[in-house]
Amino acid sequence: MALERTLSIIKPDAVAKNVIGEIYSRFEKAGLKVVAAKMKHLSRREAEGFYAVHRERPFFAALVDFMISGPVMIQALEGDNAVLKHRDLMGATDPKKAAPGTIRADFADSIDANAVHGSDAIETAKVEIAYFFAETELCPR
Ligand code: RTP
Ligand code: MG
Repeated sequence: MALERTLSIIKPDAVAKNVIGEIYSRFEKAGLKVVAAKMKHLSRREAEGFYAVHRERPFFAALVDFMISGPVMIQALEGDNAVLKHRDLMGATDPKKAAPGTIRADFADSIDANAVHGSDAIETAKVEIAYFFAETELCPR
C-alpha cells in the first residue's frame, strides 16, 4: 500500500451541525492521520479558485455560494491509500445515493449541502493541499 495524502474539507453544513469531531473520529478509525488543519471562512475568490475545474458547470455559482456560507474545516490527511480510503468514507456526492454508514449518508442533506469534500486523485490532492497549506505547515507523522 502506498502512503498518500489527500485534502479533506468539512463543509459549512457539517460545521454548523457541530459534527467535526464525529467526522475526525471516522478518519482516525480508518487509519487516516491529520497532518495539517485549519478552520477558515473562505472568501468568494478562494472558493472560486478552489473549484475552478467546475467553473463551466451549471452548479458552480450555487457551489461557491454554499462554500462561503459559513466556516469550513480544512485538513490534509495521510495514510495508506488515503485518497480512495477518504472517498470511501465520504460516500457518493448525492447523499440519497451514498452507502449507509458513510459521512454523506449520515450528515449530508442534499447534493449541494453534502458535508465534505475530498480530493479525487493523487495529483489533484497535491494541488489541493498546496492551495491551502504551505509545505512547512504539513507535519508528517
Ligand atoms: P467534492 O469535490 O466536493 O468532494 O465532491 P465530489 O467530488 O463528490 O463531486 P464533484 O463532481 O467534484 O462536484 C463538486 C461539488 O459540486 C456539487 N455538485 N452539485 N447539482 C449537481 O448536479 C451537483 N453536482 C455536483 C456537490 O456539492 C459536489 O460536492
Ligand atoms: Mg470533486
